[in-house]
Amino acid sequence: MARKKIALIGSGMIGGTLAHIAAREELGDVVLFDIAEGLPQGKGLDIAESTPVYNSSVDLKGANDYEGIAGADVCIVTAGVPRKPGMSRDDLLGINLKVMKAVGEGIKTHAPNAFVICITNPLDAMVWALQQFSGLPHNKVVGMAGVLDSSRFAYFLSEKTGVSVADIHAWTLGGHGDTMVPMVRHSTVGGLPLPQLVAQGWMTQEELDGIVDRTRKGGGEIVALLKTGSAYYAPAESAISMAKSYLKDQKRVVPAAAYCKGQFGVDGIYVGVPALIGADGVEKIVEFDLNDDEKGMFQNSVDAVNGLIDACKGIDGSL
Ligand code: TXD
Repeated sequence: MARKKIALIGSGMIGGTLAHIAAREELGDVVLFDIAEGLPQGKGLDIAESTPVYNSSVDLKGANDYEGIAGADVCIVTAGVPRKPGMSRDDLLGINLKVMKAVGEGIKTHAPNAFVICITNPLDAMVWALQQFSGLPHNKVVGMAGVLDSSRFAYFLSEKTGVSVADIHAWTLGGHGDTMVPMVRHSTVGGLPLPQLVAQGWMTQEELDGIVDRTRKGGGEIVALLKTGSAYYAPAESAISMAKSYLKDQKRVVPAAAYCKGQFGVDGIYVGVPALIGADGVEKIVEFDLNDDEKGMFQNSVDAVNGLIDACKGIDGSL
């Protein structure tokens, strides 16, 4: 069987990290694409020169031309600009929407059969726009945010309880922003739902509320520390787990910005929901039961995403 081809559109901090992980995990040949000349070629060559050290038989190439992504099985999109301190994700909308148009057209022409994972912010609106511009089927275009937000949630829970991250299952749904919805009742530590953890004295309600709040603001915490950009190690790992589920037909259920057709009462937009990812892309959306409180928070998040989509339509008349 021929090697898979993974196209990384955007070769900045996340793009470079994605290339490194894809090479180490021998997921397939990698093409790094960017508008910056030399950057994707340099990163590709540097990582290629590391493959003999860990015996990974994959090729890495850089490209400034969309022909380079031809026939890709997976495209992971990070092209655009990240946040600087003081900026919200939504401040990126105007610039990154134009980038999504160019990227969507490039994918449509050169990699129409790919599974596309969008990472560019503001995520839920950008993945929607990318699907529109590329015209690919909704099940083949998905956004990465929930895996990252849930991983942050799980890490903070592990830090607090001393339980291995391997035995923590944390979920955040909704949009990737301050309105995201950490699912307290559906998240478990050692099998125990979080409210029971509080009842058993593992942590106080206040401590749990603090963790939920820190999860919501997890991206901003990193931006404030780095000062020059946003998180990249955890976002890259998160997107790779989704790419692997597709390439290996693992059928994992992960929180992802998937196109909803009535699920959770949402129709016609992308928002973070539990998505089963296999060889057909997003094969199913798993519907959690939400109580009134959770429904309210989820709706709030959906309203915020709809607001961003309206802003996109205001900027680009073709949408
Ligand atoms: O959970 C999530 N979804 C996220 C999203 C978590 C962290 C960061 N998230 C967002 O990912 C962030 O707000 C940005 O919108 C993207 C990419 O973040 P990264 O940190 O990788 O940004 P860089 O290092 O600035 O890289 C962006 C690259 C850079 O090399 C540019 O030259 C390139 O994008 N770029 C383009 N490439 C191709 N085509 C076009 N038009 C283009 N414009 C810029």
